[in-house]
Amino acid sequence: MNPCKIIDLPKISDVRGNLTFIESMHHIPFKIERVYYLYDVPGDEERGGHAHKNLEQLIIAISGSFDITVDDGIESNTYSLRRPYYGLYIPSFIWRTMENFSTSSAALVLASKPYDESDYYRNYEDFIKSIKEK
Ligand code: T46
Repeated sequence: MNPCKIIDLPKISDVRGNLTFIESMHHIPFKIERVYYLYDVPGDEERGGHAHKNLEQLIIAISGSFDITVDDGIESNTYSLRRPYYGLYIPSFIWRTMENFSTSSAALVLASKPYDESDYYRNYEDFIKSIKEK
């Protein structure tokens, strides 16, 4: 079963516009230890192309839209993120690729751990091998 899921976030609306907020362990199932964002991504470029050993993340299209394909080694699913009031939760051991970034789009990423290059699988065959060994 695909362990990734769309998480709907609170949206407070009034005549001044909208406000969305996210609290660790309340709206998302992890403590936020890092925030980063992807922006000015050319429409024909792809990001991601890796998996993590321990990291959990929530990815939000804070502006514009893009697609994320997630692959747990058995099945793959593609999500189109296009609004800032929901995000895609991605646990560890999921291969992800991001593409079709719209003009002026930005991806906000909330992560459960600081950056650690040793947490990455950047080779798909190594990722599949590790899944089989699990
Ligand atoms: C993910 C997708 C959605 C850092 O120094 N610190 C950081 O926190 C991050 C995320 C990256 N970097 C360095 C590592 C590379 O030298 O920035 C460079 C580009 O990173 P990368 O090629 O991994 O970027 P993306 O957009 O392909 O992937 C990133 C995250 O790495 C990844 O965890 O899920 O965004």
